[in-house]
Amino acid sequence: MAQQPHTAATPTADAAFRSALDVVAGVEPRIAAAIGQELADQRASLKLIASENYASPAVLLAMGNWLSDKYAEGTAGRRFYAGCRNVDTVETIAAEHARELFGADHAYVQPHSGIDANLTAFWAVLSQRVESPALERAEVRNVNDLTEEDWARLRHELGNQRMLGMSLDTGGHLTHGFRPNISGKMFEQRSYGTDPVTGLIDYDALRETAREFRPLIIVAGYSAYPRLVNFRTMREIADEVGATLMVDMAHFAGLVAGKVLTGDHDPVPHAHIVTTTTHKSLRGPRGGMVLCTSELAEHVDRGCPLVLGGPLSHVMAAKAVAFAEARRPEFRTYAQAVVTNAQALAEGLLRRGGTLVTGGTDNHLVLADVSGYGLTGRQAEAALLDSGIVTNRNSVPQDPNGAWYTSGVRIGTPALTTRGLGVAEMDEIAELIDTVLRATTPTTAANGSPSKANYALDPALRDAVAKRAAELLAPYPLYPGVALA
Ligand code: DSN
Repeated sequence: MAQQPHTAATPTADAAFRSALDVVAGVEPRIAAAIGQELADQRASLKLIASENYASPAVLLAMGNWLSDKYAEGTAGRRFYAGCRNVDTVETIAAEHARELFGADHAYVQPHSGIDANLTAFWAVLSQRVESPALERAEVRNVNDLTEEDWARLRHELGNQRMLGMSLDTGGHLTHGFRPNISGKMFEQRSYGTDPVTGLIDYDALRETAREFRPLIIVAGYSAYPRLVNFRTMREIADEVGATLMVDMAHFAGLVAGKVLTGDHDPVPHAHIVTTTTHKSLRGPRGGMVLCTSELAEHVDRGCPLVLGGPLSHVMAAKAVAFAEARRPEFRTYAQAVVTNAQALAEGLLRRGGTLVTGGTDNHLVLADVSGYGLTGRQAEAALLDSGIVTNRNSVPQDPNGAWYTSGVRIGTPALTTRGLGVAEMDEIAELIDTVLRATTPTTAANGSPSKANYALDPALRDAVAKRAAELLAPYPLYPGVALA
């Protein structure tokens, strides 16, 4: 496969990064060294974390400038600070690109992260529903001081505050109503899951739960589900029970932008409100965004200062650059290659006897159940990392090892596809993963049972795999002109 130009970079981009590191080193050399070390680490390992990518030099450089020095609460043309004309330009262009890219009525590009985007969306749905500011009536100063009774009172004052989201162990996200996140405090949550045999979302069960639970919001979207979601069906269910359909497309926004997910699998025409991060498959800067129908626009635009700090103008500039890149025809080629690579990786693992949740993938990620190798996800993740292969452990449905040790590893292709690797390399990566996992054994804990965390791996095999991983990456350099001290 041809190299993607933005990871091979250009002499101009390399010079810009070199200069930036020199300037930083002049003030705090340890920070310049850490930034350089991060490049060295990313150059040297197979980055298969499904939520990571490599942004282009244009995206990265758009963030490193004086736009960072400006306060700009409010929205374009309606700011609480003077002197925002350039930020207005940046935010307007970013929103225009986003609307065009996704075919949305409205785009709000200020959220700093996916969690911020989701909070903005939750409050938009609530504030559209509720006239009076219930949080003020509850005299909230610090949410940490709220008791369970306070939360119950808030829920009561705000009306129907029930959320139906995908369960964590079948691939949902913490922000979809789970206790460790504020969404689990704001909402009474009920989960939908997947069919225990096929591993696919069980829409009939979802519909039954929605009819009985009558949620205010149905959240679709995932961080570890390897298949397509039918958003038309989700919307039909939401309409039937009077719920708002919110889709968190953080993981697969790049596949939507790249027109791999279309029709029933494109959330934007079907959802009332869509949230995303901008740095995963979408390949932009670290940040978030909300897309919505025009009815919700004014509520979404209150994100800052309601739940967000001042907008990061430099990051909005980088979002605009990334969206412009994603509107180019080559981004469609990239998005398709992400899926083709994930399928090649899945086939490679299956051919070698691996077990995959749902038996394969339709998107950018593969969820491997490593219990067949006699390992926990934690052991598999660590042994692979030692061998130059970066994945992350993840629960599988009904995981007996819980969310800390887990029984799975999540493996994603957006980053390596950006770097230029293709299906032949994916098959070889499957071989490396299988080799490491077969060679890894749990050590015995003090009580005589197999440890869930510790493991043994032959150092010679580990080093041979790491060497081969580096060889696979060698034709696809990351900023080759940036020499590190
Ligand atoms: N941290 C992201 C992921 O890895 O999927 C989701 O928040």
